[in-house]
Amino acid sequence: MNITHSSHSSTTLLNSGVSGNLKAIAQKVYAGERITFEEGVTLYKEASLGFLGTLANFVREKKNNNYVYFNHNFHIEPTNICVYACSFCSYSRLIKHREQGWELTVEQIMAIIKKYDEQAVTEVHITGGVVPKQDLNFYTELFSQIKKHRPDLHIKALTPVELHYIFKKSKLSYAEGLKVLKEAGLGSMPGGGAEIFDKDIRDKIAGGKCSTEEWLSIHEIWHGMGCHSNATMLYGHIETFEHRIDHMERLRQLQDKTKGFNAFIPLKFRNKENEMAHVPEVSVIEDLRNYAVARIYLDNFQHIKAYWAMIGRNTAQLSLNFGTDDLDGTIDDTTKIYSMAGAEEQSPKLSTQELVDLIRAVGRTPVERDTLYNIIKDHSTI
Ligand code: V47
Ligand code: SF4
Repeated sequence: MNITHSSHSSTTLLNSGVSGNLKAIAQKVYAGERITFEEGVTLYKEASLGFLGTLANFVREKKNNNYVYFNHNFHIEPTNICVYACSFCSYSRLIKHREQGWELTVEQIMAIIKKYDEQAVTEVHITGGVVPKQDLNFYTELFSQIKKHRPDLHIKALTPVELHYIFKKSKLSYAEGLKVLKEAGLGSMPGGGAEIFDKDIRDKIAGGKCSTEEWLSIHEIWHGMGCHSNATMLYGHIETFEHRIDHMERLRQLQDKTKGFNAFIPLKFRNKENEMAHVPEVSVIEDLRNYAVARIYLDNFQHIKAYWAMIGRNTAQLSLNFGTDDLDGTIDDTTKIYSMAGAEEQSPKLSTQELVDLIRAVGRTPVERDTLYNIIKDHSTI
């Protein structure tokens, strides 16, 4: 379906009583021009929810029409034991408490993969803690076995946090290590481990794991190999609006260079049972504002994903009018990262029909995609 951008919303915004600063930003966005760092911060600090929604929706419909994408996927978390101790993480158990966690073998993971043999899933998302045993050999063996068993299943796996550790242990450069994993069957990289790129905040909440420069470098090399990935931002904890824009600015610059990112995924900090439990969670209004600013700022990202398992299906639905165009997938109750952190969705699982209904309920057009956003089924006419 093709949406015609009526001049109605733009004239409404430009004629409303907004400040000169905001009017200038709106004019730029309507003209397809990029906004600056300072303008991004101004949006966070000064724009009303209605202003942000109208502007973000303009960008969203220009880029993705009325479509909302989803896929058929499931997650595998090979371990929740971790050599790191990020203070926001409710999921991991330190290696010294490994008896409280799980550490799956290749055989155990293959048994999970085989459970989906009769199901129309297109993607397996594999990520978790970082442990010495799950090294390069482990993942090479795992990916090869998955591909041998089910060649058409897209493996979206491992973040730079895991990759940096694994490659260092194998004494391989990022390029060498990524080549090995690509040959074994790695299809794309999920967006995790980005957290917040500002060094002070990163050191406070995720000290010891791969640095911002290392995170960006692994994605850059991966993109240089003709492959794709996602990018996340953990927001709503101790960061400022400036830190959020700084994070997006670094992603925007890398995307200008490589064009390898598929989607940007804001991840709301959830505060249950972690070391940052004293930090209150931000409101749903802030979630919507953040999605909208991301949509406006990241002009070279095609997709903004509302990860419903983290934000809850109701907010995810609302966000479809604040810049987002992707809801992730069916998930099939296979991830614990967010349920353990206190998300609304304690057993995240949606059928195709439920996803289609959620999307239709807000007047959007559901489209099933694969990991790389090739359309599998357009539900507009069905
Ligand atoms: O990097 C961990 C986040 C991420 C908490 O690429 C938390 O399609 C909020 O990256 N509160 C991993 N966030 C998940 C991830 C992801 C999820 C869905 C889709 C994709 C994709 C990627 O989860 C971590 C961290 O930023 N996280 N704990 C927490 N308490
Ligand atoms: Fe480990 Fe990832 Fe949790 Fe940090 S967020 S402690 S790296 S599992």
